[in-house]
This record gives sequence, C-alpha cells and structure tokens, in this order.
Amino acid sequence: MPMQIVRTSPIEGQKPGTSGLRKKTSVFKRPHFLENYVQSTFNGIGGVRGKVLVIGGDGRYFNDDAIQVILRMAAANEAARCIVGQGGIMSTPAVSHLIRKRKADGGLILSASHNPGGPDADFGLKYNGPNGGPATETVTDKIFANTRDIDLYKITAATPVDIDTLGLRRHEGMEVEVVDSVADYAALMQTLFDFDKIRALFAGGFTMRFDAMHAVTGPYAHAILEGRLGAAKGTVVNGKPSPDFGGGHPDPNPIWAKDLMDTMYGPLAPDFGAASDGDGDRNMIVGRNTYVTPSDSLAVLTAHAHLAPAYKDGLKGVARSMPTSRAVDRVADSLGIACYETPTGWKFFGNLLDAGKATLCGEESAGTGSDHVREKDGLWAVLLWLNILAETGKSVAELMADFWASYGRCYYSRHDYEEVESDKANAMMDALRAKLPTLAGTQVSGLTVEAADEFAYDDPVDGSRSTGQGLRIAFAGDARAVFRLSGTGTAGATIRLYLEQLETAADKLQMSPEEALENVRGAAMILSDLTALTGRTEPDVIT
Ligand code: G16
Repeated sequence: MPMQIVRTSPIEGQKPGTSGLRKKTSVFKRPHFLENYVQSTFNGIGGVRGKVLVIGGDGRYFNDDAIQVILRMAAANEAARCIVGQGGIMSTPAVSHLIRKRKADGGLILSASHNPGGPDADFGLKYNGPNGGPATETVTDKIFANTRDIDLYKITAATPVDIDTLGLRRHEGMEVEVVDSVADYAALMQTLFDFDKIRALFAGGFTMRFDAMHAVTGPYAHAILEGRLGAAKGTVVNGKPSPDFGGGHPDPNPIWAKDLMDTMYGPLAPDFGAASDGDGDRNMIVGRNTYVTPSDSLAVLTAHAHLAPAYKDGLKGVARSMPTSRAVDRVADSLGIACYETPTGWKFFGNLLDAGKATLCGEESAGTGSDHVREKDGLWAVLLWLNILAETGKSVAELMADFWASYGRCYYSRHDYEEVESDKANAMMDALRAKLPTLAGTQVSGLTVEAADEFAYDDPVDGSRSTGQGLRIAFAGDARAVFRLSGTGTAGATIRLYLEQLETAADKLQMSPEEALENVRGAAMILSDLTALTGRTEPDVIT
C-alpha cells in the first residue's frame, strides 16, 4: 500500500470547543492543519485499525476535499471500513443514527453547524463515539493532548475516492461504502411518529413552510415532508444544499430565518413554520404570529410527547443545559420525572441517554432531541410538533396559550456580544466571578440577588466533574441571569447573556419579552459592568 508517513509538528489552536474543532476555513486549509487534527483524533481514540467509521458533512465549502483527506488517512491508519454519505453529505443526526444502526466504532462529522460556509467563513470537524454522540470531554482531552505532541501522520497517495456513486468499493485496502444519506434516517422517523395522522393533517388542508436555509436538511425535508407525509410541493423552501448556504447564515432563529418569520407574521402565513441549520441538528418552530423559544419548545414537547407513538409510555426523565430556561423543570415536576441540568454541549446528554435516565433533552441554542439518536435533531423536533398538532387539533398559538396558563411563562432571551476582544471578555468574566460570593442580598434594578455561583456539573453516570460552566445569578421572584463565553465561535470571544423571568399572573402572559425582562437585563448589566469592561453597549444578536 502506498502509505506515506509525513513528519509534522504541533499546531497551536487545536483545542476542541463546545462541539469539536471549529475554525475559519482558511485555517483548516493551512498545511498539515486538518491532517494533524485527524491523526490526533485517531490517536486519541486508540487508533482506527480494523475499525468501522461513519463519515459525513453538511456539504459546506471544503467538505469534499476534507473527506478525501480523511478517507486517505483512515486507509493509511488501517481502518476496516468507512461508511460515507453520498457526495460526502449527511446530516449530523443521520450520522449519529447510522453509527448506532451499523454498530460502527464512531464517526467524523464535518460541519461548523449554523456558522456560514465558504472560503472566508467557517469549517469544523468533530468525532462522535460508538454511542453515536459527540465525544465526551475525557475523549476530547485525549485528542487535544495528541495535538500537542504529534510528530507524524499517515496518509495514502492522493487518489480520489469515488463517494458520489452508491455501493461498496476499496481504497488502498480499506472498504468504502457509499450510502443514501436520507433513507435510513427517514425510516427511523417513521418508527417514531404517527405518519398516517400527520398525512391526514396535511390532506385536510394544513399548510406549512419549512426553510432548509440552503443547508443539509433540504433533501431530508423534501423526502419526508413532501414525500412520505404528502405536504404540498413548495412546502420546503431553500431545499437545495449549497457550499455557502446561498450566501446566508444557516442559523434557525428569528434573525437569520427572517424570511420565514416575515411569512409567519404576514397575511398569508401558513399554519406552521419551521427551519433547520447547516448540519440539521438545530430547529426553529414558529406558528402563525407565534414564535416559540427553544426553551419553551422543549417544555411543550415534554408535556405532549406521549401523543407520539415513540413516547406513548411516558418519559424516563428530561435534561436541559444550564442556561436553558426552567420551563421544562416545571413540566417535569408535574409529570413526576427527573430533570437534569447539564453544562452547555450536547455531549453532556450522552451518558444520561445511554443510562436511560433521560428520554428528551434540549437547549436554548435551538436544539431538541431524544434517545432515538445521540445528537440534537432538527427534523425530529419538527415531526414531533406536527404529531402533537395533528393529535390535539390545536394551533401553535393555542398550544402555547394553554401551556402558559398551566405552567406559567418563562420569559427568556439570549443576548450575544460577538467578536469581543478575548482579553476584555475574560476580564469581565473574571471580575464577575470574583464578585459572585458577595452578591447574595444585593438590591439592583428593582431585584434582589438570592444566590450567585459558577456552575459545575457532576455527571451522575460516570462521576466526572466539569467546572467553569457559566456564571449564574438568581434573583428573588424566579428571575435569572447567566453569563458564559461561547465555545463555538471562530473569531475573538462571544459573550452570551441569558435572561429569564417567570410570570404566572394570568394577565401577564402575553407581554413582550423585552418588557418582561427589562429589570433582569438592567441588573445583569450593572452587576457585570459589561459596557465599561468591553466597550459594548448593545448586543449584536438577540434571540
Ligand atoms: C453546539 C453544541 C450545543 C451548544 C451550542 C452552542 O451546537 O452542540 O450543545 O448549545 O453549540 O454552544 P456555545 O454557546 O458554546 O456557542 P451546534 O449546533 O453549533 O453544533
């Protein structure tokens, strides 16, 4: 086999973040950058000799070239087989499913998620383990350690592997199996939901708009919504994946999915709107004139999941990331099931799902999922919503009004300050961290601080401890402000400020979030001194 051993040396900046390694595409294209990280990943998981890997990406710029490099390195490292999505494209939840279905040893996902793609935009790579989920911190720590002392990588000669034609072929002693990216995933969805009921809903005139944002879910949504479920042609818009996502920002939130929001708040709004992100794991749900926050979506899905066949026997428990609103806690409480609070990052849900402690999980960052895979799953969330709408016969607005009347409303908003100079962002976090022990009892902006701490998580399954997971300030009256630095950005630091205020008074359930959160935002700005320490007066993005 024409295997080459290439001498290399460690490259700075290869520490995996919240979800694998994300960098500017131009950084990933630098000599040895990708190769070093791939070899370190292989080394970090004990080598890939004789192993089966699933490989797929969201189709962004550099996806195809990077997959060729990964295949050549897998062959040189003596992997037995790589299962690749046709054209190198597969959504993140579909990769997770395929790893589990085929009992593969793991997988590599090429994506920078909701970040834009292109030569001047972002790229990313992450490793998922045999359970189909993102590598735990224990594994990413090993990968990182390998990036620090790597001195060689192995790669075969630069013969392109055909990944466009379905079927099995060989590449330098390794099997390469090219599979339909959609088929297995669509079949899985059909086992979870009542497709007959949803088909009847559409047949009865129910209308929907699904914005695939020129990203990976287009083919999945066409096949499932318009194909198997009979939604009208044209239900799926922007359904053809493009390497730069049509020049857009494939992040399903009211800012970046503005066209969908305008449609849903306009005179010709269909009954239901939804969107998904670059790699298909995030979702946005919006009814006619009714945007549903991701935190509320998790809570509503928890309350009604039993209406879908897969969850008809109830949920074992639920989990949310710490900054996610506590709406779901209230539902879990009334259902008498456990609710786990984890650090940000889907990887922290894996152990809970594997151990059967949680069935549904969700995050404020537009991610919801269940134990059917080990990733968040955009289309899954949309289908569960459709199943619930079909069973209840209610509109999204009616469901939300009923929900808030039963559980109260957790007004919620996230303010992002992007590309802040790292020194300044760290200085702000350090100053606030130092202040936390003194804050209880402080009166600020009409609120009283009840408790303040830095979140740390003790995994109830493997006993591992994750520290430094966000600064949280709880106020009397069920209000909360949380500060943390994003672990997915590729330039400077992004400060995330999460604001939450519970309201239970019947006449205060239809306020604007800005109004409901005014005091807690004021208090957070005063306590953090954010403007003085970073020079920022307004967030770049409010979701
Ligand atoms: C990733 C993680 C999520 C996390 C999100 C935001 O999502 O999988 O668990 O909530 O990043 O993380 P951060 O606040 O650190 O930027 P995705 O969709 O980008 O893969």
